[in-house]
Amino acid sequence: MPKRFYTTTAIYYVNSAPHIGSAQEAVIADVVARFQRMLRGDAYFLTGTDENATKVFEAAQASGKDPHRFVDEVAGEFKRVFDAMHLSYDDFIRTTEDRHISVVQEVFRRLQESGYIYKGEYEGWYDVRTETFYKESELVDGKSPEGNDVRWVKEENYFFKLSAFQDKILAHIEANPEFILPEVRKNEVVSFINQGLRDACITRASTGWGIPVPGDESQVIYVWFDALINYISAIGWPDGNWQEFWPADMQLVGKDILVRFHATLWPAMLMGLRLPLPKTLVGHGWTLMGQEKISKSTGNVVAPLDLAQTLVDRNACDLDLAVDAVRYYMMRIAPYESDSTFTFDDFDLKFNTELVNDISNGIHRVISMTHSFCEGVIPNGRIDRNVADQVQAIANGFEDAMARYRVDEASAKIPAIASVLNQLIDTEKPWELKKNADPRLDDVMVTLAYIVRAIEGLLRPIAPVLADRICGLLNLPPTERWEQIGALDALPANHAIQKPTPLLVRLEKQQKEQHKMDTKLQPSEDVISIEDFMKVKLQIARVLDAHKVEGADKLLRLELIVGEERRQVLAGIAQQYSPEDVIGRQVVLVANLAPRKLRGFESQGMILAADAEDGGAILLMPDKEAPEGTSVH
Ligand code: ME8
Repeated sequence: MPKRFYTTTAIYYVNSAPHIGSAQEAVIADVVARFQRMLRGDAYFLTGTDENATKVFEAAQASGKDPHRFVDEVAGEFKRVFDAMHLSYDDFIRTTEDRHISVVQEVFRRLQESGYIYKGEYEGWYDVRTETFYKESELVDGKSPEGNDVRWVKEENYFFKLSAFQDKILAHIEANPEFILPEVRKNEVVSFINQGLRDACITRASTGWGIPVPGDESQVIYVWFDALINYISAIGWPDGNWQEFWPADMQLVGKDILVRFHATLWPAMLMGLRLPLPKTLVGHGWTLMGQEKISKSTGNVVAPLDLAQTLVDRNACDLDLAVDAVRYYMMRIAPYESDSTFTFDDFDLKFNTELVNDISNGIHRVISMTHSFCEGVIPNGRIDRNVADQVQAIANGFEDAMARYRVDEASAKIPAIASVLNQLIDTEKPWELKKNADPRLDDVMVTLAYIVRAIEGLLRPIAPVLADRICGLLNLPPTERWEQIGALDALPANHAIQKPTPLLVRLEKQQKEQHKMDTKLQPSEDVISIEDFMKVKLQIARVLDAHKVEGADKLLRLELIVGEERRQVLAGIAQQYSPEDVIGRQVVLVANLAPRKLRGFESQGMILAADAEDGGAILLMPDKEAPEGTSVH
């Protein structure tokens, strides 16, 4: 069996439910796993919960619950949120499971037998919040370097000979430039190790919570020593088929837990067990809110599903798409070298500009025009080679970024490809090609559909449901293999697609701007109040299709799309405009006019036109494209 691509996240303390900072890490790993499955047909993704910590026990006590029940509930909540966030994990390990406990004890035994664990007396400070031991000299104003309160601990403990591995770890870092990414993190690790690694205290006096030291029930194993082992206990070390997975290809953790734990203690433990080290440790930055790290202890927590729900409440989309929008946003701001900042305004902005305007509206225009101009069938034209080169370069850039596990760079390729799509629409103006019966129309339309297909492929690791919905519109199965993205044969010839339905709807401003009234203006017969005017609902609509009405030489029957809705409107413009003149164009619709019947057709609104001198009509069209449904005032 060939070795599988194996990726992990940190395991999460179950002292409270996940927030957008911790969930962001799990989503990054999920994007990596989904991408690898497309690229090489396989990936194994492990996540889970860290349950034996003192702070977890204390959180259980504070909630007045039995600790076992408490960890079951919180771990269940993590799983529920992770499932709802479309995380495709293959295994979820909990450190209170027997399969983990027995392996931790086995690791302890083996390292003790080989002389790496010895008994001694520990005297020093302990920070419960980060579950870390500190020397007196490391304290800052009587607190831990993180600014937390510390407790004095004096205990008979077991120690792990971490100091014995200092040179070996440094040599490994030196010889393997991809061992710690990004580069800045490697430097942090090297300077920490260069200060000297001292042996690590790896047990605590038992308070009845934690994994007992084998052969010494008075002690429990230090939570970090226990937790790191999850990465091998979950894959069946030492008796199962762990060699199919180990060494892990990518272990993703925050910068807070890289230096002291994943890049020092963990490699030393593996070396002591004579196991290979993971290929790459990625130490990401933090997501902040204002100046502070989003964290349960600071209380500035936004739950990822609550954030998704706000999109549903604001009528932007359903919950599954909303979750994908949150995933997309998390990837766009994924922190690597530096920290990134979450704001609700930036979330709204990226949703409206990138996901709605660029992606959803761009795709909607292509699907609508395919129906208006090509009878709903992607024509058998020639894909523009120049455009194909651009699309393939974008897909290659995505792949390069993912080879370095940079989902931030990879996700920036989504607005890039959307801009190729929208620029092509704007420069080629398919509605004019149609109007002029230009034979290039088929080539342009197939090229547009080709870009939509590539967008679907690129979005798939990041926003799998959104990608599925695009497939639904294209009436095509999902892109499964990475190499299919941008392939010239990615679209079957003469392929019928589904009717246009917008994927996502723009978010309106949270608080409507106050419209100022000129108080001097007195109502008179000619004057209406702003409130009266505001009763008229004017919206941008696009003409999807237009037909002459038999027996009425002034009327055109227009099929419009406005927001998510389709409308039929009869307009007295047939003497000035032919159907080809208006198909694909945007107009202004009076959307809340009572419907009425004209020549046997229901007219569901009115489109605005100026009265020409000759009594004809001059259609009002927006100066530039705006998303369908945009309000007009
Ligand atoms: O440290 N931004 O668990 P944890 C980005 N149990 N990442 C964040 C974040 C934020 N605002 N807040 C948390 C632990 N994280 C241990 C790990 S592994 C053997 C044991 C990340 O629940 C954090 O950096 O405090 C870490 O990688 C992960 O969430 C779990 O944090």
